[in-house]
Amino acid sequence: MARAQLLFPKDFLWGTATAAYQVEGNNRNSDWWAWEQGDGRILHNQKSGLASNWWANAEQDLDIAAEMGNNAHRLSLEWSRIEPEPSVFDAAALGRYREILQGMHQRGIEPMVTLHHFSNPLWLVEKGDFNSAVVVDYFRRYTAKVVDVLGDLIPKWITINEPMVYIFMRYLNGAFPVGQHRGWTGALGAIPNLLRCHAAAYHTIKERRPEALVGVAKNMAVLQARPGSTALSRWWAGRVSWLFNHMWLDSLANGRLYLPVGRRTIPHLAGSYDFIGLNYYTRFYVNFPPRGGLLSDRWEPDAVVSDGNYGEIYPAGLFQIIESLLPYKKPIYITENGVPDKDDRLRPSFLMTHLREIWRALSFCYPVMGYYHWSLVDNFEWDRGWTQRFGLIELNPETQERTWRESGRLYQEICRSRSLTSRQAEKYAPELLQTIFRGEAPVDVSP
Ligand code: IFM
Repeated sequence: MARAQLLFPKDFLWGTATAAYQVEGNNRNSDWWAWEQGDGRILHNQKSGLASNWWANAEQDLDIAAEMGNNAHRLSLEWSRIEPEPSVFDAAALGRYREILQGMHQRGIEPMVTLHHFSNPLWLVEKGDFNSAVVVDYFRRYTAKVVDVLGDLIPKWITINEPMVYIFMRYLNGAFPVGQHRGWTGALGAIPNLLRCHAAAYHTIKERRPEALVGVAKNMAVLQARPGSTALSRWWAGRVSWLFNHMWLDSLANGRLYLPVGRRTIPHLAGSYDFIGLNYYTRFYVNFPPRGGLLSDRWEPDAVVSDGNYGEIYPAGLFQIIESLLPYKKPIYITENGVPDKDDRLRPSFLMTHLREIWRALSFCYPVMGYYHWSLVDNFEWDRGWTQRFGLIELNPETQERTWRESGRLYQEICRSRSLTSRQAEKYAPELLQTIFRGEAPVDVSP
């Protein structure tokens, strides 16, 4: 049988992604820690505890990432560690982050650092968090400190992770810890301040480190009407899709604030991003009238759905969303993509089919610069606790023992060869020989 190899460009970044609260452990000054202690907030009342023990020993997973052939990793900083009380910066915490970042460089792994990934210092919540305009100066000050102390080690930055998910989970559905301001008032109050925080962080970084690249990590899903549905449902799906997927980016592109309270502009926001980070996981069907929430009737009965009904596996959506980003004319990094799959039943095929969509995008010369798989190692999945396992490496949170999943080995082969091959499919996901590798001739899209 003919062998196929889909090659990626030589300078493509092959990474994995994590977030501080989910892997570090013992983040006791964070709003999430306080939230976890309440009954019934986390599935089965599970606790983050040591998480993946990165605060004590991130290095063991960095060794694994290096062995996997990763040349990039996306991680986040925990604001509540760096500034446990207002204006009190913890030199030891900053020192530990410096050690971790240096450890990445020593292993040939380029860091991409997120400043805000869902968790806040407890003191910020007491001050009204994103519903209070004071947050902008606090966020600017925190960013300035981080850039001054760690900036020489950080070539790529993300200001705020998944702002629309954060707004939804924190203010509207209540699965994330909340400040004093639940509901639409809270959500509408937080959006402008989050945008202002983004703009403040962007300019603070660029003033100090003009060479740094600063972007956002935007969770985007295919949100569409079920085939054959009414014109109203199609219109509604388009509105929901714009609201969730593109409103934030449009604000960044032109500085405008799109809210029912009227259109305004935010100073220094327009154009404040050097790249788009795309977090892509799934597709949802959307109907009008909505039944059971905005995202109702979520998938077809025969859809392949991951653990805990997290979502349908829909690789073609990654290509569709990449295409929807072309009008912004910015480089694109896939800053998250993964699947909760404890038994690694779906992940090998998930990896190959999604990477194949990226390869397809590259073959059209779309500017996709890198891929960060979520996640390197199993970690604490917020309100779902330890029930959803996204790791290429399996973790036993009790013993902290790590075991390579087959998909980890597959990703290692992909990263090391910078390619997808029919041999990998034979070994890890033979069903793909009849789909993505059927009749493919070897093609090289490297420059
Ligand atoms: O674990 C989360 C991450 O924190 C943000 N993006 C989605 C991941 C999987 O649900």
